[in-house]
Amino acid sequence: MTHTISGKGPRIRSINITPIAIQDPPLLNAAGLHAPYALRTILELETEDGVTGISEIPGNEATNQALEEASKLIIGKDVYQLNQIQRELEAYFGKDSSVDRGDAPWDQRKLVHVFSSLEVACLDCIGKLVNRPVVDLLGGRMRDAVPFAAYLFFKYEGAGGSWGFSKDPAARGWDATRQEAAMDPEGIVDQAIVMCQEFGFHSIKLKGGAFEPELEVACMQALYQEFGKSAPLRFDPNAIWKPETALKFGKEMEPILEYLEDPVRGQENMAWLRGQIKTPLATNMCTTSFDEIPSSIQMGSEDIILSDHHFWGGLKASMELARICSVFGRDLSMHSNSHLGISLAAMVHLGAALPKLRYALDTHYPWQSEEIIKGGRFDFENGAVAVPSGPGLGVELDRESLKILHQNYLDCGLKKRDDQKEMQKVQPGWTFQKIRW
Ligand code: GKR
Ligand code: MG
Repeated sequence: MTHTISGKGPRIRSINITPIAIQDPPLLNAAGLHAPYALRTILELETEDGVTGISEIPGNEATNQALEEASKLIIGKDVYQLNQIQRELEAYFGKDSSVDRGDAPWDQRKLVHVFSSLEVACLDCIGKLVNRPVVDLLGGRMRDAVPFAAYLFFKYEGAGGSWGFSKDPAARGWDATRQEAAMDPEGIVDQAIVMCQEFGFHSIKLKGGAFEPELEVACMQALYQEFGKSAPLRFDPNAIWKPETALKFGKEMEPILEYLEDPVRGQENMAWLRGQIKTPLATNMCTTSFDEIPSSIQMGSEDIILSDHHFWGGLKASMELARICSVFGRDLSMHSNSHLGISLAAMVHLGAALPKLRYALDTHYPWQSEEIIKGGRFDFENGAVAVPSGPGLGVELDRESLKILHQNYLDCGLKKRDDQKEMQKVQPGWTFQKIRW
């Protein structure tokens, strides 16, 4: 039997969905090359009494279309009734399946993105209504600032955006370094030194899967030479290695890694490898939804789930995931993709509420140069971001930037992320392979 529950809270009067494109440098990964612009979608929701909430999710034309349809369904709903909103969306769209996630390093499911964007915007509204930060709506803060890790990439020279593969000669410090090519151990170590200096990061992750394992592992060894035990190291080849490759290089990196992220594809391969090496295994590719938790626990496929509120259906779902992880002796940390400050604010509120946070979170934020919130870009102090102090997310949309970044979207012509297509512009004929080495 289905019941319709009519809440008495403020109703949602309008929802605005604005696709934007932000400059992104030519970063390499297992799926190819980042385009000069990364796509994001900004959602603004307003209640009938004029309170507004905002959110940011990865941009994709199909998701935006779904978001438009979802908006029509939830206009008029009580902003507090998130369970009911979720049920209606599931009934309308059907649940995402793990096949919908796709084989790329990032998640391509629709409903989780749609619900995440609506949930975060509603929580932003609710926070403003009750004059509390979002972290308090998630159960309250366990820390005042949330630690992040340096996220290194192999890359071609270039700043992205209208600079493409060329550099802005006026850039200094990290802003100049992030435009340099990094294709070998020396380039990667230089990138790490400047990024850590500028942001104060303590842990370091290298995105692999772009080159032969020998070269990428040599880069990890070079980072260890440079930083020693003072900087916990992670490596993520996005599941492009065969099990035997992962065993060989996993063993080689055992003495230097804090954790190894998605060395192989699928829960079974992860579980097999986990039985062979001492290094903890982390994932944002093999256990990516609640439906996959039972088999993950049964097989023992990872030690750490790298959650992402955009992919797990929001902030509250991520808190639920944290509880499940803790029950089964897993850790929870955070995955990221190219993003701006609204996503960062949501990640920080969630990171501050997590009861246990052993590992510094991922963020692509240093690779971006623009912002969409008033007051400009977030500061990192000693590698951490302080929880914004205002009600809700504690950040406000900068309408001028929204206009500019939306124009970027219209001008750049991109409709979804396709790293293979970008790579083919540099290496004609290049194709993505799920498992390459
Ligand atoms: O930005 O190229 C990238 C990454 O490969 C990203 O898309 C992944 O989703 O950062 C992610 C990861 O940890 O796998
Ligand atoms: Mg990953």
